[in-house]
Amino acid sequence: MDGSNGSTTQHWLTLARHTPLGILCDLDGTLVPFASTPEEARPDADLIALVNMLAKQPGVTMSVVSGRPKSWLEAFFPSPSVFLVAEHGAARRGMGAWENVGELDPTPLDALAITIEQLALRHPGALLERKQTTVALHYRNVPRGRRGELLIEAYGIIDTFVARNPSFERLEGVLVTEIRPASVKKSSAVPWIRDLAGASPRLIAIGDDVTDEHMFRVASATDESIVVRTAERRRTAARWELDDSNEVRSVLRWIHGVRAGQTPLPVVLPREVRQPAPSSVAASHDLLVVSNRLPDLRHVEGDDGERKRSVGGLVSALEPALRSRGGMWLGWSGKTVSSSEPITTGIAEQDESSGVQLAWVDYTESWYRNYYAGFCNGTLWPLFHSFPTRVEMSDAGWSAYREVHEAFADLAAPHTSSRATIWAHDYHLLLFAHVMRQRGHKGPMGHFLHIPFPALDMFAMLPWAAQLMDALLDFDLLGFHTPQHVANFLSCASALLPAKVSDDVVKHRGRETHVTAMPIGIVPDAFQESPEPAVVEEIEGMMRTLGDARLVLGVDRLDYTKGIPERLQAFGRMLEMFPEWRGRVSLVQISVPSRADVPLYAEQRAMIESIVGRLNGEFGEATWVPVRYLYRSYGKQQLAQLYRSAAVGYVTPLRDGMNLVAKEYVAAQDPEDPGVLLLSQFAGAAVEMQDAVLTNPYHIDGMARDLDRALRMQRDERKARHTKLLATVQRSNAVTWAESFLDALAACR
Ligand code: GDG
Repeated sequence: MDGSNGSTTQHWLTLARHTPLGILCDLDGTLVPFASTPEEARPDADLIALVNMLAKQPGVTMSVVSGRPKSWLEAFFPSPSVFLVAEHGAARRGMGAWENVGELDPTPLDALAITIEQLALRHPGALLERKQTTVALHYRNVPRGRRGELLIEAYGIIDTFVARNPSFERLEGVLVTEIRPASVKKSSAVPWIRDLAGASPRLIAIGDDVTDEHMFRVASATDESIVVRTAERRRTAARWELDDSNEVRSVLRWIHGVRAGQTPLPVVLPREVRQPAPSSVAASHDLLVVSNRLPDLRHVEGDDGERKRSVGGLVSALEPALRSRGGMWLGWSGKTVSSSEPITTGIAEQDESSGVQLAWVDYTESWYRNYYAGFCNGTLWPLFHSFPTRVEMSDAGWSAYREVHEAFADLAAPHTSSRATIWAHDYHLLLFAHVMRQRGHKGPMGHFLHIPFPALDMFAMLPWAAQLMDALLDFDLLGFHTPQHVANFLSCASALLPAKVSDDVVKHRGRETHVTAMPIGIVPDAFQESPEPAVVEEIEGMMRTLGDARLVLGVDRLDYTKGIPERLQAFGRMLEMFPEWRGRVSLVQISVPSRADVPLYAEQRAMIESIVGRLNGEFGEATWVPVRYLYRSYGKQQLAQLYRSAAVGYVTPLRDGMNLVAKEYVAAQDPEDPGVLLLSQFAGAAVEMQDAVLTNPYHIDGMARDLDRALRMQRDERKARHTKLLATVQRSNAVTWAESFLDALAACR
């Protein structure tokens, strides 16, 4: 015995003796242990004998319910007394004959299989498995550090396919991702076996992965379900659990013995499931990501109650790392509560498909005012972007900044093992390593700053500059977008602290902090896919309103750092200097609402609107509107289509940490006839994107001339520049960035 108590044994004895008894048992991971390739994982003679024995036992309906193809299952279980369910329920063999379940047209999978096969060829260890109604990509043999790149490419392809073919879905198994008909589920096997088994049957469903959960969910109160915990612990609909395929075989052998009248002592019996409580799951996580805003895991309940999702920017970059390491993401919920209420925090269940678990803090109104709008966006944001006259400072801001860090750490510490890797993001969380070290955190901690790090004369304006610098050195790794930001940081450290500073390490208080430039990338595929017809129609409609005019496009959050007024003025200046462009070019400026309740941002908006009005009044004609200003946001696909339609990507921030719009514009171009990127020399992106037309946004006349040059550029030069820019954008993408950061952080210790 393994310590199962008497009532459990009695419970299972009663069940084992029940007639009729139906058994639905998954194969891979349940009866057969995982192997490196699907071919190597095959039922052995012992298992086949066990299944056949049960199938022949009076009163037992024995079925193998698998994701494998029909022919494969049949090769191992030829005996018609074993009932087979293939490809997750798409086909089944009862009484010796196969039948298809539901009307399925697998033709769309043909093209997908070819694309995924090509993808797999480029990623050593990846393997495509083509079945009649599904396509599976196995990545067990892809080295851990390379899985991220593969997955992000694969998800790009698969999610586009699924968006176009909604009768299919992507489903995550254990180190395999599978595209299969959404209507087909293993759950359909449960009523089928119930009918076949005879009057008042009891059923036992056994499986290990999420596809088996479909069976567990439809089991009735008199049935039993057993989850095999070979994969990561997740919440399960099963009532019982076992550790591995050896235990499953032991239980089945015992059931056979009991029914044969031998009443053998059980070697092992299923144990009642211990659901992972959110906190205990979090405690076992070995990666914690902290950022002000949480990723957008927008869950849409599907018809069958399953969760579908769509994700954006940073989460796409981090998802593979979070998935493979079992990660938690902590941030602000986006909610503000009255300052008199107690602080609310929360932890969500682990997201099944991304493997991410979210934890959040609500801000009090006073934190929102003094921390978020105050110290973060009123002090650090303008200061770090070198806009000293816009900086506001208050003691209340600094004290709220520290308080919010304490609140984040209070939530993080009990849910993170003291050796976990922690990755904090941006200017909102500069003190995070410090507050975590105070709580005894020993593991590696890194920080990435998404905005510039300013020169000493700016940074030293901060009354708390030395304290902030000292706290930053509790991190093991500090990442910045550009070598200039690194140099600024190092000169601040050496000026403000008695620290020993070298090219890439700061030694202080007996600790070492590594400092590195690691420019963030995008997910280029997301801007290269052909859009849905409705999107094409929408953007074509917009282009028609421009008539014959060529499109110059600006896309930004509405922020004074983005240089939108200067950009508009330079456009107007170009129309004065080169009147031949009048009627032949229009500027579309998309400004995404941002921090709209902060007065400076409202002022900026009013200023932009007045310049637009002036330009259109001065230059506009009945058939031509020089500037279209859109104060709204668009979907990713719309953006990609707009980028593609634009002759010039007009990206001219006065100062920017990186600027992703520049990279997205390049990714979206038609390589045969690309547009020109006109990029501010003060965007971090300019360091890597020297083949753009670089411009100085403070010099309106110069920017007007650069715009004219961009519009006149011949196709050969455009193509030559674009080829080099695209290579850069593709080489260091969002996923390689995240993996490189985590690798560098691990190497610090
Ligand atoms: C900070 C740093 C750094 C824009 N309009 C829409 C939309 N967007 C997306 C773009 C792009 C993102 O917003 C903007 O990213 P940026 O990099 O341009 O700027 P910040 O928001 O200021 O980001 C910056 C970045 O962090 C990363 O480290 O590059 O320097 O300031 O991805 O596509 N997205 C959608 N609809 C829109 O209308 N869906």
